[in-house]
Amino acid sequence: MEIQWYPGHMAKTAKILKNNIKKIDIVLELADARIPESSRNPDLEELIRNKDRILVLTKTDLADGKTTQKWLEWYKKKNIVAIPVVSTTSKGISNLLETINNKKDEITDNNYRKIIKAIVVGIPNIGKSTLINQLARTSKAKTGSKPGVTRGTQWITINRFIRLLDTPGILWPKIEDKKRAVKLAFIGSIKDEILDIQALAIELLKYLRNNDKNRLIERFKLDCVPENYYELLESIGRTRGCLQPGNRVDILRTAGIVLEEFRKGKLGKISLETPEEFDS
Ligand SMILES: Nc1nc2c(ncn2[C@@H]2O[C@H](COP(=O)(O)OP(=O)(O)OP(=O)(O)O)[C@@H](O)[C@H]2O)c(=O)[nH]1
Ligand SMILES: [Mg+2]
Repeated sequence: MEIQWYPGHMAKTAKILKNNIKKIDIVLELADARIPESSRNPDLEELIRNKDRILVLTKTDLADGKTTQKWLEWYKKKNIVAIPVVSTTSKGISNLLETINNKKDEITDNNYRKIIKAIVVGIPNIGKSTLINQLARTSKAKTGSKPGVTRGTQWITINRFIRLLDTPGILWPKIEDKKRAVKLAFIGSIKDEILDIQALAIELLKYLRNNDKNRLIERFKLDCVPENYYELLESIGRTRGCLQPGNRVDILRTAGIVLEEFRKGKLGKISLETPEEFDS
């Protein structure tokens, strides 16, 4: 599966970032707790290299808790400040605010300024706008379950001392690493319209079958897990009543259900990568 996705508004964001980065005091870089390293954009590295940075692990409610703990230890060893949050609730939010505040004290010591400017960056659909709303206790930033919701930049006042810039998600022009592209598609950062949904659902089923077969059996009420993945998708379609005239399974709709249930956490708390895979 070759995935190439870089619409105009993403190129615009990269430019806005480049132009504004000098005015920014802190970068909040968001990474999805289920794929922390695969969801970090290597292109951002160049842009934000010399900035004070906080890595925010989003959607920890959807990730395996033990694996998230391992990631936090891994980042600590690398001297990267990483804060886990659930932006749809307030979990981790006060910890994040406190961390920003501590940075503020460091920054304002040398250069007295009352308001600290932070930018929120990360790939599409990772939860940037939701996090900003949670921090500001508003719903000023538009959010949505599909990638590409935020189209322009917007300053949002968090409190008397902090202002945050919301940005549209940026995905790098070409994701060469196939495994990585597939993980980004699993979590919904790439528009489904440009993906082969059936192939993607089969990739996800492969992962689940190899890592947590019982979860598959329980969730989809299967008698057995067929060897052939197309047949597996068909069995799931049958138990879910995804049928077309002639009693044939609607494979595309079934594939959509499998992906959606994973994205909503209905298949359980599943992390798709561990730090060990990134220690070379
Ligand atoms: N389960 C869960 N869902 C979350 C969390 N944070 C955000 N979401 C959901 O993820 C989806 C994307 O959130 P947004 O805040 O719009 O993401 P974004 O990064 O601003 O996306 P773009 O503007 O498209 O780049 C929404 O459906 C949110 O409700 C979280 O911590 N847990
Ligand atoms: Mg947004």
